[in-house]
Amino acid sequence: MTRRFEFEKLGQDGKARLGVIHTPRGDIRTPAFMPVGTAATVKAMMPESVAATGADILLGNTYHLMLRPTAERIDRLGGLHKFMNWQKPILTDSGGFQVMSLAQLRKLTEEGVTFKSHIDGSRHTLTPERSMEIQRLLGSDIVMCFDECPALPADRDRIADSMRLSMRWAQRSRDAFGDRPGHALFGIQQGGLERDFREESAEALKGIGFDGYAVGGLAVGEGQEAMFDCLDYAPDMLPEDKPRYLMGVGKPDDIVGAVARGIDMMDCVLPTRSGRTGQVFTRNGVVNIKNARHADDPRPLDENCSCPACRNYSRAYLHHVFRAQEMISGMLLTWHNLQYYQDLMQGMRDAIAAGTFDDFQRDFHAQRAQGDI
Ligand code: PRF
Ligand code: ZN
Repeated sequence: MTRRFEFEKLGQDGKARLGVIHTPRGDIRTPAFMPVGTAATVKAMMPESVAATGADILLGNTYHLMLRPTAERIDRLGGLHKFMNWQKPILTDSGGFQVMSLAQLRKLTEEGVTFKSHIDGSRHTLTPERSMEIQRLLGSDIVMCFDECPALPADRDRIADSMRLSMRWAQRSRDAFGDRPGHALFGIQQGGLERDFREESAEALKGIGFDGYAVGGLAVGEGQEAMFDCLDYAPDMLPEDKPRYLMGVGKPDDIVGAVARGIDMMDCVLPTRSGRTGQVFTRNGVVNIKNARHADDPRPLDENCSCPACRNYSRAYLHHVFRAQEMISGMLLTWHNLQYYQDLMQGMRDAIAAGTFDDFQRDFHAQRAQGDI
């Protein structure tokens, strides 16, 4: 028997929720952070190392994989899990958002979007139906609806038209996805920073019915304060008994604030990308390892971190290999940043379970204000 996809809520503290998503490929502890594995790899990390940081699920991208190496090739080779040697759950984004940020010569119609590849200029089309097919060929465990998301600020008419198009695409995504036991389809709420449009979008999605619900269209230029204002009401519009996923967020303080407002899942390139540019997240704030003040520093990056970068190396070494552009620099700093993010999630899960999430938030902000790192 295929085990079903099921969200089990284990606790709540204020609006912050503790839970677990059961899937045939294993449990996802929530609040969950999903490392980004865009091109069938979490850059600079072996999959077993990603798992060692505590990640239960990865994010993959329809847009990148359809262009290279193609979904059909991944299918022929046994699916994305086998291809990239990651046996735990994978969530795939649907492609529309990446087309809008990466592709050239985009043309948006009711049917879908045509565009030119950012890799070789070749022409492609994505529709809700084709996105569902690609995500099926990849073997994705959590499939995202095909949607559209305007950059903010945008005027109300543009936001309304775009949201309603995304809701029609959500229905087409649902129809094309069909019934696939053990696999989940998530709807994506849009509506910018307009409360009435967020409500209209949530109602449309609930009417269609999904296994989980994403808050899309945030972290697209509006700033943290505006995003939090929206998150003060948007997650409450979504079903209480299904996972809520905030797409493409964010910095550590964004993540803590989102969980405080009822978000269960998040993804972001920040820990991995920053790892490759020398930006390091620590309990006391951001460290730039490039800075000359680390050149003679025998201390670890973060005394409270269990990752190999912190257990086995000094800041001086990490500074040296970054300056020398050695590959191990991206490997160690990425591992550390992912470990930091997963430790942050574990800290929040423990605090929600203990009913001490307010204290957790206070300590989190106080530690980061200390400076001198
Ligand atoms: N839609 C999809 N993917 C996304 C977003 C969205 O709105 C965002 C917005 N932060 C990131 N990734 N499909
Ligand atoms: Zn570390």
